[in-house]
Amino acid sequence: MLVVHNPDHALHAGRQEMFRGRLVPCHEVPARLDHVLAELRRRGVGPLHTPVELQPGADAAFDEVLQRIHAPRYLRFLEQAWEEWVALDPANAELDALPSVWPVRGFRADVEPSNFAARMGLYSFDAGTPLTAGSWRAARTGAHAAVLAARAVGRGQARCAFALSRPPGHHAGADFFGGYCFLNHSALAAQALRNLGADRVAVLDVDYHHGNGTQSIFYERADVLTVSIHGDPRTEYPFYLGHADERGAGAGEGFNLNLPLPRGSGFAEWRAVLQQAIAAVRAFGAQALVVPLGVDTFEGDPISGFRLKSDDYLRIGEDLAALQLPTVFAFEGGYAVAEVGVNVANVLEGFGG
Ligand code: Q9C
Ligand code: ZN
Repeated sequence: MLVVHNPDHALHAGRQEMFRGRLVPCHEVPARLDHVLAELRRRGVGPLHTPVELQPGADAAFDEVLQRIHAPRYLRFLEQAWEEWVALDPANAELDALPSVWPVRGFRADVEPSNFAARMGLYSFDAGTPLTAGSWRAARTGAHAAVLAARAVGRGQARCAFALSRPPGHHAGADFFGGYCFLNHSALAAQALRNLGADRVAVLDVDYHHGNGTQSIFYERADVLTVSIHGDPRTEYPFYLGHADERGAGAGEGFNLNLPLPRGSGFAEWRAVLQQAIAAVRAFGAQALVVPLGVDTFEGDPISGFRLKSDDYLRIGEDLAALQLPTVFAFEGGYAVAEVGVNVANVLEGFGG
């Protein structure tokens, strides 16, 4: 199992997220990744690869994948956001940037305002995802790690790889951030695999939350199947997407599968649905697999509602390995910080290789 980790991840360290009228400490903290890395090292999972520092333009194929998945004006926004935020008021340098106004139904989303707060709302969907001085650099290196992991698998240098990045990715769409995510690692990995010749790529998202960003990016495409097992969006974040009747559109009709489960579900129910997801990946004839790997399905997770136990993650890895596909895992959620390393490592250990 090749592990590609994001050495810049700690440059993104949000202080607070908006929750029920209060700013509360961020759940998505650097220690999460440190715990996973420590546990992988302890078990000797590897080899461990660190992406070299990227000069802009140094990896043209990476920039090409980035621009295929994300809108150029969104990428420019992210790159310049911190500077603009501080330009509003030098005192802002001590604060996280959070959006507070959004273009909902009936507003114009095709006109890019020059006002920074308005642009921040245009490119986001919640107030739970602080943007900090190092967010762009962390997100960009993290995205590079995902593409490097996919490249190794796509070129046959590794049968499976784990992109150990944060901030996470699966809530980020072509032109929006949210859900602690800025750049969509799994979508970038899937596109990189496509570019290297895999005709059909499946994304099987096992994070507690619906992978709305990945779904929206591939919604009208038939070459990437998106499947997500998650808490029912009627009660669970991200609420406005992830329902079972969303099956894809246009050329992509039939190539999206949502498998929502009620809050409170345990591993027996979850695993039965995983078998459905795996059957769909098989029926699609996938040549490669991408797994957005969130372990916020854990019983001890502070913001989620499933009841998986640490040993269950070994079974998830085993079940996924039965697909016998070249596979890229990408680290997503999991906020029971002390247990996140064991749970992620269990999936990879169960998967083998
Ligand atoms: N106070 C991922 O797992 N906020 N994102 C929930 C908690 C958003 C989760 C409210 C959760 C986003 C990658
Ligand atoms: Zn999640």
